[in-house]
Amino acid sequence: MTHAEATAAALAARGVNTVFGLPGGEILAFVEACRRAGIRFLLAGHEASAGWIAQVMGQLTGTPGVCASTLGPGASNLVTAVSNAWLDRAPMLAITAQIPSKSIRTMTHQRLPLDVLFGSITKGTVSIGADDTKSKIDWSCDLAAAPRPGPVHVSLAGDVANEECCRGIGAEFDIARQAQGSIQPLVERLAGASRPLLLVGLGAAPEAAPSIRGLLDKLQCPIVVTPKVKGIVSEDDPRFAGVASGMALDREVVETLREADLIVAIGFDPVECDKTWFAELNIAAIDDVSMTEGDYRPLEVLGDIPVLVAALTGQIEAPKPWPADLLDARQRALRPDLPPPAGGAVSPIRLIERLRGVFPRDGIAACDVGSHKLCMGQFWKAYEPGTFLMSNGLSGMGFGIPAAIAAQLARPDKRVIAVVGDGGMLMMVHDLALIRELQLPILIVVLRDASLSLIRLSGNRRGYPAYGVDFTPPDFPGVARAFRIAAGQAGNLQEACALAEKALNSRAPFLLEVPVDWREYQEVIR
Ligand SMILES: Cc1ncc(C[n+]2csc(CCOP(=O)(O)OP(=O)(O)O)c2C)c(N)n1
Ligand SMILES: [Mg+2]
Repeated sequence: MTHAEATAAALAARGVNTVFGLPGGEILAFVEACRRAGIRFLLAGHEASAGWIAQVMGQLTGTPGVCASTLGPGASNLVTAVSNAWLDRAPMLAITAQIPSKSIRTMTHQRLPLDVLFGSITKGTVSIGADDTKSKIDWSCDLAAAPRPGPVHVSLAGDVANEECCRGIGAEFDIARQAQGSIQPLVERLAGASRPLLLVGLGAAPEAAPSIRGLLDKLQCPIVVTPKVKGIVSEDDPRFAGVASGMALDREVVETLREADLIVAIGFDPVECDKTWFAELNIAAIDDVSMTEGDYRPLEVLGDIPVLVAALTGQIEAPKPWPADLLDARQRALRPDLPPPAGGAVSPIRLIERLRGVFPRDGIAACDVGSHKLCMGQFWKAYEPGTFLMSNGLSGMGFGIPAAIAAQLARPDKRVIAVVGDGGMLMMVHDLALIRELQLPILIVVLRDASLSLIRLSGNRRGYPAYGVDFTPPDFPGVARAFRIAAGQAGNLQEACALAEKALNSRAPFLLEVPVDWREYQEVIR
């Protein structure tokens, strides 16, 4: 058995059934080994998409998602997606080829120090060859999935791939496990608080949802979530008080957080925040890894999150609800009065709300990065864990469409919607080929504002004229049709909902373009 075959066999044994990638000559032995091992190789239009799809698969299934590229430019094209998996905690393996080991000292063509390149944005980088390949792949998968989850880079040199692998010479790798901490210090801190608030962040996996609901029911205080964990509690819960970490109306949410005399943070990772309020507030945190860094010094209890949350719940003697008028005021602050949009364009916030109304409660929504993301994060209601996908640690444009592809592949029975900006759509147009090829019934909604509007706003605020931010988008429905994907444009909310409903009933891919008024973003994004 060659190293390429052993790598594929080890992945298959771990439950990996699909590898996403774009090959080059040096990775072909592995691609062929995948084919023979019964692993589907799905060709993406760009390695970035392969990386995004793989990590969202990993996030949704718990089995690390796998992407593969050739050496040099293929590997460097993976960097943004791997960086996102690193900051946004998605378990994935990024397998790249490398210059044949016999020539790597001499051959500089396409040679990049991939261990250095990936070393700083992964939990580990391994080279196949010296030790038993199966144990290396097993370790890579375990490391990727262990708290906090993230990417692992696997390098497979062109010649090593075809060499016989020395089976049985097992390498020993250790993965440090967090010891279970005592909840007692947090119980005491909470006993002294009169107005606590729960803040749940991306470290809380969907499996933690029942224990978090149990704590909420016992404590009866408000709950705030970060975007990456939207749906961990239903957003129509009467105690739900908004989405923290840089979304629309962020100032209002931070004001809510400041009203609390103690924030009980569960799996909260400051990586989602574009401000540093978390370092100023009284926070007691439950997590599986320490988040202490810089000025952020919470009281931390580390261990298995659901177990610790249940232990805390068991020790609460009395509920600690907030005064009803205060909670009501904080919730009302998140329902802005919007003037009608000018020039016949559609209100992006009303569009998000109306689309939510025609989309199934248990459907999965993905968004891209831009002004629309900040509105999706705050105004799109998520009702179930694992039903909302966003890049928020890295905040990398290009995430939305591949994330929707991954969601539809991982959950073929669910409806999937991708809400993206026109800039992000332009970046990932090639993904329409894969969507069409696999006939994935994703509803893509492109918010057309002819601008990188978030950057336009940002320039505005700094007193700069709009420069380098506006563009003429293509006719996106026409582009979709060129990929043989059905499409339409809506000029108002009614048309948008009617087309969305029709698309959702058709069980086929559909691209819906809606011209939106970017000026509305100024009202809610500060
Ligand atoms: C890969 C990458 N490049 C640049 C940025 C900076 N950036 C953040 S939002 C944004 C604008 C996105 O424009 P669009 O997709 O049209 O969304 P809109 O803001 O108009 O809703 C840009 C360029 C980024 N986050 N990621
Ligand atoms: Mg735009």
